[in-house]
Amino acid sequence: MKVWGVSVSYYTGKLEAYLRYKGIAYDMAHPFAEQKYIRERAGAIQVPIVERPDGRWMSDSTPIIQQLETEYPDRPIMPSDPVVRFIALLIEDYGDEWLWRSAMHYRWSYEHDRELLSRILADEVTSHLRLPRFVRRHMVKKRQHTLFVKRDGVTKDTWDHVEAGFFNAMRGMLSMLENRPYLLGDTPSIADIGMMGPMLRHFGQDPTPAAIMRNDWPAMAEWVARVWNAHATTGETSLLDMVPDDAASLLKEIAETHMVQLKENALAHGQGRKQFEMTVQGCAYKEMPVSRYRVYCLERLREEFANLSEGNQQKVRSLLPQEEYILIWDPSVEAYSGYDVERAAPFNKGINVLETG
Ligand SMILES: N[C@@H](CCC(=O)N[C@@H](CS)C(=O)NCC(=O)O)C(=O)O
Repeated sequence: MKVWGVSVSYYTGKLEAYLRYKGIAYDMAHPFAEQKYIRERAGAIQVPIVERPDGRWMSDSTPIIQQLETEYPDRPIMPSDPVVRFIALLIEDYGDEWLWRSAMHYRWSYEHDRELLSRILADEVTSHLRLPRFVRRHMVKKRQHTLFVKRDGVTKDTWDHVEAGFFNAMRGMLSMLENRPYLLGDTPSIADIGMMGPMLRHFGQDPTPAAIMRNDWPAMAEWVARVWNAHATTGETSLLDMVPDDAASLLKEIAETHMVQLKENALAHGQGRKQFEMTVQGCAYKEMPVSRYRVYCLERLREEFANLSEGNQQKVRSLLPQEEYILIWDPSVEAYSGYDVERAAPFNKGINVLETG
């Protein structure tokens, strides 16, 4: 299949980690020169987008992976125990949607990172523009910093908290990885693949966070390489059938961060607002862009929960004691994105993550 992607992209890296583990062959192409062609077929110009040999197109890494799991049953990454599966999907969603801000901040707020990445992106993303490279680099830097740092709540007051998100994620993951090679077993699950979004192409490669990871958290760098090479080094699928106690610190972090954002975002979207505020672990974020896609993420988590048996719902609730998690099973916060209403994903038309709708 053809993956329309970018070599330094968060979600392209996540999908590639998955495809490599599964042994699914793919070629990569950059989509930005072919805007009209892609937009007609996939909806939004975002990466990754998958063009399949059967002519169909797929958008959004989470449903893309869920679809491919049904077609490529070898080396399953979805835990067969429904409770473990739910927790794995929750970790994936946190990797997808919460750590994005920290990842973009490190890439675009620090000079070395900004210079290197704008050089790479100018070549992969803007080469179709008839402008000198230094102009294209400048455009990339300005766009990315404005959209994904300045307008996504990173200020001098939130700076330290945004960076702490990276450390807290690694701390939570390492308390699990002390006991096994992958987060939820002896082989990778969707939780590992989800966390590869931020950890592979951003924290693991961009100069500033990669130096922090390599020097202060080398076991994380080892995990990134382990997941990337998992096809060659792991045997028969072996995922846990119970959520381990060592997941507690990561699950607490997810409650205090991602759940707060999901809730405030959904409330604001329900009220037709374009911006929202939130206080996360005592840190106040102002003028945050509402994301319609993240309302959809909450809808999907709620659906996953609703599909569990009553006994399994009770088990999930006891694993998630923090009050922020009530959001998942208490529908009093309206979550209706209007996105993918037919539940055709990944074969629907995509939308950009910071589109307010
Ligand atoms: N929900 C999508 C998100 C994809 C996404 O946002 N990709 C980024 C790059 S990592 C992108 O293409 N952004 C488009 C832009 O910056 O205009 C997924 O899971 O694949």
